Amino acid sequence: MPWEGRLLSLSGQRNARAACASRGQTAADCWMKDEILIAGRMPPNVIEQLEEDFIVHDWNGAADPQALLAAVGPRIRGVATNAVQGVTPELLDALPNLEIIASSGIGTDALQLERVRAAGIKVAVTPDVLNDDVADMAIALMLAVARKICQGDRNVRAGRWLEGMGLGYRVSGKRLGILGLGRIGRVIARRAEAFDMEIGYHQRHRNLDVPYTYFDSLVELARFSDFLVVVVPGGPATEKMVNREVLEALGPEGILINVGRGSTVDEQALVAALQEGRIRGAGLDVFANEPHVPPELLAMDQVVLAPHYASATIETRLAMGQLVVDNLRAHFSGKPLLTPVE
Ligand code: NAP
Ligand code: 8YV
Repeated sequence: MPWEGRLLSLSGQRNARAACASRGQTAADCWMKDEILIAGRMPPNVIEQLEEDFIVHDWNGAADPQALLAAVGPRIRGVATNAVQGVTPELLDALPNLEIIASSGIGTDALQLERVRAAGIKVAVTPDVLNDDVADMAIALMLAVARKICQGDRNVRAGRWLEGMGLGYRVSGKRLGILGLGRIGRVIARRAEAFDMEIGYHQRHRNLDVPYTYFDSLVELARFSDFLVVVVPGGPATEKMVNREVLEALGPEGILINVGRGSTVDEQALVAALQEGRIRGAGLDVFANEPHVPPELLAMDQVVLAPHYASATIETRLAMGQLVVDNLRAHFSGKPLLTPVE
């Protein structure tokens, strides 16, 4: 590589020197910047921080991404991405010297984990900082579906007032089933307690430190639930776990909320259950093949749809981005990752 290729702009050099000095590094260290690739969208201030410490190549923003990879791929030692865009096998093929993937998000289903682990590439994600916002979104979807918030909004805007609205369905005091009482599931449960809800959950292991009812069968949890919230990881182990039988058990009064991954729900079975009134409604933040949404859902008033938006607040996206930056900094200063995927 011609060494000029590693030169920074003047302001970039000043920022880099200041960043090095603040960490007690010498000016010489500043010339040995590592090269990283941004493979998933990041907030601008996260990119600015990365540019202080690294030579940053933006794959998404490149006029010719393939040419960029051909030119810099072998020099890339770190990737910053997010849980939705992740990394593709083709991208990994082009990065033979990759050491770390820092992903903004908690899901690892788009990170080619098996291959990445086998190659000894470290992976960092952003646990906990998004719990509150994802839990808020689960509760918001529950309320929006049950209390017909979006349908009412459409009606008022169109001058239709109460036309076709019927009555809503109470949330307070109802039974909430949580599929996946992990970091986010527990926060959803705490919020639901404030609505006087009776809480049950299903996952592979019983949590001994919670007062909620454990169901070792998802079908039984669905039978118990008025609202069933899905917040398990995606991937083969949970693929289409919420199937026709589970929806049947949820029953005609039941409402399904999904803030986990679209792959966990059998979308065809869900569409059929909604069309035939075998469940009351659904609130969906995630879909099996994003951004594609089954067209049947678009026409349904009993369904509330969101564009994978649960962690998308300014505060949370900045906190997630900061963890991406801090994990990359830790790795390239020889320190342990802050939030590794074990
Ligand atoms: P977490 O702390 O790892 O919790 C996941 C829970 O799911 C665990 O309690 C686990 O319990 C359970 N689980 C895992 N595999 C299971 C299986 N095969 N069957 C039944 N239960 C299973 O993860 P988290 O931080 O709460 O995040 C959960 C998921 O939410 C993420 O993986 C991500 O896909 C999704 N998410 C979505 C958004 C969004 O924007 N919509 C944002 C953040 C996260 P056991 O091990 O006992 O089974
Ligand atoms: C984000 C997510 O929407 O954390 C996850 O697993 O799906 C979400 O937080 C995603 O990372 C996009 O940036």
